[in-house]
Amino acid sequence: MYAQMVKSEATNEDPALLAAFQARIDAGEKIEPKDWMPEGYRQTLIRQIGQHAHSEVVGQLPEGNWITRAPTLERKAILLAKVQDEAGHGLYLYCAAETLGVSRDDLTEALLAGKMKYSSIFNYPTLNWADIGAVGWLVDGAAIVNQVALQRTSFGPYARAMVRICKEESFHARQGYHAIMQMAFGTPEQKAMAQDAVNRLWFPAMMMFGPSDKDSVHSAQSMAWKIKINTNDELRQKFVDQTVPQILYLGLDLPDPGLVWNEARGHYDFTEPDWSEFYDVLKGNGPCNADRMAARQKAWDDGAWFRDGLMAHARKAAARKMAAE
Ligand code: BYC
Repeated sequence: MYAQMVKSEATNEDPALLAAFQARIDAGEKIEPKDWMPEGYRQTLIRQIGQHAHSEVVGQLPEGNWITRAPTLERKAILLAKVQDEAGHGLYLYCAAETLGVSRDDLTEALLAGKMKYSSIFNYPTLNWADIGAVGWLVDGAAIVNQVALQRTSFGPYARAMVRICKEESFHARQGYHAIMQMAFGTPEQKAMAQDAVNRLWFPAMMMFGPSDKDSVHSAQSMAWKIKINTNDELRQKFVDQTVPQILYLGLDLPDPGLVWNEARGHYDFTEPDWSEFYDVLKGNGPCNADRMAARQKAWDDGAWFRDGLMAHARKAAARKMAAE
């Protein structure tokens, strides 16, 4: 079904409609679900919003794994709230995708069939409590950089979902920074754990912004349609520039010797992530790909009785309503 939704390149679109659509985009208007839109625009949004939704849901797994092992009751409550927020983000995003004519079930089935992706970052493990702090700070921090820009995306339901998501992401990043700060300013062993987490998660977080601009398949068209507001490299640089001072404040070593302030550019230079590792993770060969997909498959299978129950209830309610009319 998802394949049907996204497969065909619509070739016979009226040039006048296309021009009027682009004029609306260029004027900064929001496109709403019932408005005419090019098929490619709709397909690109289904792909990006769907993958974003999957990322929110899969992203619960590495953190949910630590709820029972949080070091204090306060930390447990905070982590529970954060993981619950991620479920909500998935919900808003699946709803935004549904306005484009694809169902949540279609999207989930496409994910489970390996036809859709989720963010590469969630194929890395959270080995200890410091990783949970680093995920909140670096992973949610990277997500915010991307999502603040997406608040201005041209598709109304996606842009509006982003506004609320960004507010919640700010809490996520702050709680992560606070957790890692306590470790960085704690015992030497705690500081070493914080350093190790930053060292391991730095490059995977950098990969969240996607391949470098020269290798980005979709950026040019997505930016012309204002689905994307910035290129992958622009956002990655923004993340680097805002995060390096935070690392230095913590008294931690920079995770990349290439992180050097470049006066002429007015930005930090950095080492590019290992893109062969990135593509390998996308192919399913990251440390946790198999576990993540198995968990999603199990949740889908375990929920079948509940989905069936909901459908049976809806059918009965509809029949009752018809009989009463
Ligand atoms: N991981 O042409 P490109 C969170 C794929 S959740 C996997 O540049 P595009 C959180 C890309 O899909 C935050 N795949 O693509 C949740 C394409 O392949 P396909 C998640 C990636 O779309 C819970 C190919 O590479 N955020 O923070 O123009 C707990 C070529 O790339 C990745 C979003 O989803 C990747 N990192 O730009 C805690 C943001 N990067 O589809 C935290 C919304 C690229 O042709 N998405 N690919 O097979 C976007 O902004 C854009 O989709 C991207 C990529 C910037 C990610």
